[in-house]
Amino acid sequence: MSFEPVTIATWNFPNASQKAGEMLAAGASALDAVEQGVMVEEANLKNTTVGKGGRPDRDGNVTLDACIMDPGGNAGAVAYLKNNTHAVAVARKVMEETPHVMLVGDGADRFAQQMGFKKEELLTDDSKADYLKWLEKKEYKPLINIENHDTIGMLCIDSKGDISGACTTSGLSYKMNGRVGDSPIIGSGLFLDNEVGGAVATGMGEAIMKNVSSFLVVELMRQGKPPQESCEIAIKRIIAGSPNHKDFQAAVIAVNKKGEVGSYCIQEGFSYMKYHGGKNVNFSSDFYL
Ligand code: SD4
Repeated sequence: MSFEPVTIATWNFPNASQKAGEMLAAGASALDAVEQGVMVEEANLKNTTVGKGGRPDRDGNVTLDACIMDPGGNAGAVAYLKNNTHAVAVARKVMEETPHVMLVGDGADRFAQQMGFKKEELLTDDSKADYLKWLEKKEYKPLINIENHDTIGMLCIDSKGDISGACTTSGLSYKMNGRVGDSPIIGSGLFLDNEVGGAVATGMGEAIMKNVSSFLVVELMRQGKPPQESCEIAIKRIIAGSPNHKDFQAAVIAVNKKGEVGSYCIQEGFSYMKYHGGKNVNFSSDFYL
């Protein structure tokens, strides 16, 4: 039985969803499509929150977090990766070539080089100039929405109906050195079950991690709830536990096994891409506030 493939991705990254959608239409697996799709943004120097050109931590280091899951429930992740643009590809190697799920820091960088990834400098002239400007005041204020420039989380369903997902980021700009967010944490930034569906999250990683939001969305869909309602319950769970929820953004998007999609967030301004049947469309998400 052939399934009409679906790709969804956080924020307004049309080139990434187009890449994945076209690959799926040509018969690629969900795993290959999701990896190649998010790699488009990792390589995009204008995107200051993913891959090369991402904003550094407050000590000037660009550190990347990413994870990937395949339809078999296998998972790979890296955190605090400093010398490779394609964190998601390193995460896939962790999944496929090691007995582990997650590698961090120097070990992750060494592993990437052993796997043949070339060592790169991730701080670009532009992100360095922004950082030097930030140093003048050293104000740490995560921006609520940075439309078009944010973490990319993507879910793909291929023509066999199999689901894969990925999430990749440079994390919050000017975070503390060593800080890791939700994006590489299986269950927080990404979770999927090939029998049920998948979810990815973006926004304030600390809130998403404390609520294991992507796992929650998938478990709600497992209980039979539609993706939209599942996303709403998960975001309202974050809101209920966060008296300061007016000050940050958190968003989840989800797709179930039938290809139905949901999206919900705290603040207005979040959108997501959907590629389906040759159409690549950006949708505004429903929001709480
Ligand atoms: C993090 N969730 O590191 C990421 C950042 C993000 O929209 O998604 N920003 O907390």
